[in-house]
Amino acid sequence: MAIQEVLVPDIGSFKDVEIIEVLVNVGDTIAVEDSLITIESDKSSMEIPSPVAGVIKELKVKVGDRISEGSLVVMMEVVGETPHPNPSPSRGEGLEEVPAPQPVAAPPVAPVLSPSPLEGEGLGVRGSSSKLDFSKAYATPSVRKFARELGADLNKVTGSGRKGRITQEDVKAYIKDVMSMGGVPGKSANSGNTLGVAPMPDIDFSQWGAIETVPLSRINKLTGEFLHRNWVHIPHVTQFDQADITDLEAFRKQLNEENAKSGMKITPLVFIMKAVVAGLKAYPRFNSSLDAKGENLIRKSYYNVGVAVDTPDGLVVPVFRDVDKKSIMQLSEELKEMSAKARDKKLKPADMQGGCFSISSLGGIGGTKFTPIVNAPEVAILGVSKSDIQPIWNGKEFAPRLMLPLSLSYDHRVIDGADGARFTTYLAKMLGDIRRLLV
Ligand code: CAO
Repeated sequence: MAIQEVLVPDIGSFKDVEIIEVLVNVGDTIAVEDSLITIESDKSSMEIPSPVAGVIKELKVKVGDRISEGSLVVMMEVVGETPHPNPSPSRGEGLEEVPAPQPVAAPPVAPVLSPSPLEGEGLGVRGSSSKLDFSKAYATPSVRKFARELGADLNKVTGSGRKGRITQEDVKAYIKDVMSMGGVPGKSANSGNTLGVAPMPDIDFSQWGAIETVPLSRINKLTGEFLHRNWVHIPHVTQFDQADITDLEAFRKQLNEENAKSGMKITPLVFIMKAVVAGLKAYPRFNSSLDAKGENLIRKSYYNVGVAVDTPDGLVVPVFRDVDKKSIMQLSEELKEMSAKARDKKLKPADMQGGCFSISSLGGIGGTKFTPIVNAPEVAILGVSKSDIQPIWNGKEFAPRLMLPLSLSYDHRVIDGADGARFTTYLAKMLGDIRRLLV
């Protein structure tokens, strides 16, 4: 039996692309067309199949290496006939490609919608006679195959790979979760089986009058997935408070008058972003994330704040980086640019990643309070409602003060109720006298 080099075949426009997964180990017995590695460019990911059958003798690559056509992948002890180890398969003859993610609603963990070449192939699903539709899952063909073999619904699996790609480990973790909750992997979340609750009824509303069926936008669907996941996984508590922004508002109006010619408009939100960062510094647990196992807190020393933006297609959350280092004017400019980009669908995935804490401001619209859902892996989110004049007792009399309603939702696994109240009290103090932001 001969030992042969297995090289990267013709992979079209892919050049100097990164290996994101090594799918084989030394000693593995490989059949022709079994995938060896996964590579990923900006546009898509692709699995490189083995052109020969045999046993892997040596791995010549590792995750993170960059390869092109002709790069050496493995040394293989070939069994049976020994065809040329590196035929140049054209697209569709062995190379399986998955489009890379597009900008989506909830940034850090956004899964990706990509049609699967294996879609609808009718592989059996354990415990279910129906096919699983993976058309919305961002995963490589081998992971899709693995999920089908286990009967796992990839649509429900959160990807931890780059750009939210679902890895084999994610599928295993999902199966463990579902089994520990007494569920069945192949059943949809809507069926309620993973939570042990009754499924949602399928109702024909036309029996009561005229109806119209309007498909949800891609952003709506993705946001729905994330919100549902976060709502189910995170024990939420919402702390309400209010800040006296009478003086802040006077200062803001003055700034706007001074800058009227330049057209720059400053809204209360940028001051709130600054106050939030001061809060994150004073209470670092709010600037952390739980690791995937829920055993460690990852504390961050950077201060990136996500701001929910309402667009015609749904909610997106661009992230403003290093808010601690930016001035009110810079943040105002950036807020204007990012909101415009969001509404013009020009946000890139990177614009929505790396957030530490999110703000959802409905202040320009109305309402008194609401309970925002934590944008995992962050551990807290601040909801802001519309400020209004209220009679506030100043010790001697009721004085008219402009009060800003704050609704802080937090992950109770990470943050205690006392810290939740401390955080909003601190925010109210900062916003009540913004000179304190300088101290
Ligand atoms: N109280 C009173 N007025 C407020 C206010 C508040 N808390 N916040 C903003 N305003 C005022 C602004 O000063 C502005 O008034 P003028 O036009 O008179 O100056 C007006 O409301 C409109 O502000 P805005 O909404 O355009 O700007 P913003 O900086 O406050 O917010 C953005 C920007 C992008 C966050 C906002 O446009 C938006 O999309 N909000 C919706 C977010 C959302 O949907 N969250 C829900 C997520 S959960 O489903």
